[in-house]
Formats: sequence, C-alpha cells, structure tokens
Amino acid sequence: MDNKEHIAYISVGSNLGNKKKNCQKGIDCLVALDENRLLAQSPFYKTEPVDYKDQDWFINGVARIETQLLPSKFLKALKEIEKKAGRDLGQNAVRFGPRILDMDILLYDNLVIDEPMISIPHPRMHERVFVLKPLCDIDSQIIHPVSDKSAEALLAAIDDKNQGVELCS
Ligand code: PH2
Ligand code: MG
Ligand code: MG
Repeated sequence: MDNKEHIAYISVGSNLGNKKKNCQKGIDCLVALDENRLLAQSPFYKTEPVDYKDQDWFINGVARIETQLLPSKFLKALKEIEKKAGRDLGQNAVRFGPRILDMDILLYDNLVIDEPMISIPHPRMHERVFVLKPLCDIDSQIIHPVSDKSAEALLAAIDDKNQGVELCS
C-alpha cells in the first residue's frame, strides 16, 4: 500500500441464487474494507448471458471505488470476497459459466497492465453492453486508456445491440 488514493471502476455480476443480493453484498464487502470508499454505484441490470450462452440470465452493475490498495492487492480483495460469497473457483468451474459472484476490475486510474494474473483495463469490457451501460450511468465520459475512447463512445460503437440488457426493477 502506498497510502495514495486511486480510482477504480469495478463490475459485479451474478447468475446464481439471489443475484441482486449477491451483487450488492459484493460491493458492500469491498467498501467495508478501511482502504476503500464507495464513490458511485450504478443501478443493476438484468442481462442476457454472453460468451457462454447456455446459462441463466445475470444481474450486473458497476461501481466507482476510491482505494488505497495497489492493483494486485485490490484484485486479491475482490477474489476473497467472491470466495466468501461461495463462488466455486475449482478446476471444474466453467469458463464464463454460472457464478454466485463475479467482481472484475474494469479500470484503475489510467493504468494499463497486461500480465498473466492481472489485466487492466478489463480485456473484454469494450465489447460488453452489460458493462458499458452501467458504466455510462455513473461516468459516461471516463476514458479507456488503451483505445482513448469514452465509455459512451465505446457503447455507441457496439453493433450487436442484441445483447439484452434491461434496467432491474
Ligand atoms: N460474465 C461472464 C460471461 N458472460 N454475461 C452476462 N450477461 N453478464 C456477465 O457478468 C457475464 C456474462 C464471464 O465473466
Ligand atoms: Mg467477468
Ligand atoms: Mg472475474
């Protein structure tokens, strides 16, 4: 920890159990840590599964967090929260498949990291409506440091508007 404040955007998702509750609990657990503070949270969306389609629909949302944790520690905190929520991270867990709680780092300051254990920005965020829609709700002008485009511009550039995403009641 370098004691400096950093701004991170995270996504939360769930398609098992009480999906909305799982997502909210994930954010609550993260900001319960002394090093983190919640700056903004999007509404939740009900979303159709992408990549691996043969699974139940998801609840997704995005939050902006002020953190003193460096990226590797911040990621570790997310993974611990996922595990505590009961997520199966074993060998048999299907890639892109059903999960109680998924918490991903989308952006962290202007940082670009591409390493086996950590990739920032999230490598698929620019093609996912279920990420960009809630991200635009809290900060449509935030710039993706690789493409240099705003969240709003990235969302507008997605052709496949069939990725079903609707506001959660
Ligand atoms: N997460 C995935 C794969 N597919 N689809 C939706 N709608 N929402 C997700 O969070 C999601 C997904 C892998 O992380
Ligand atoms: Mg994910
Ligand atoms: Mg993940």
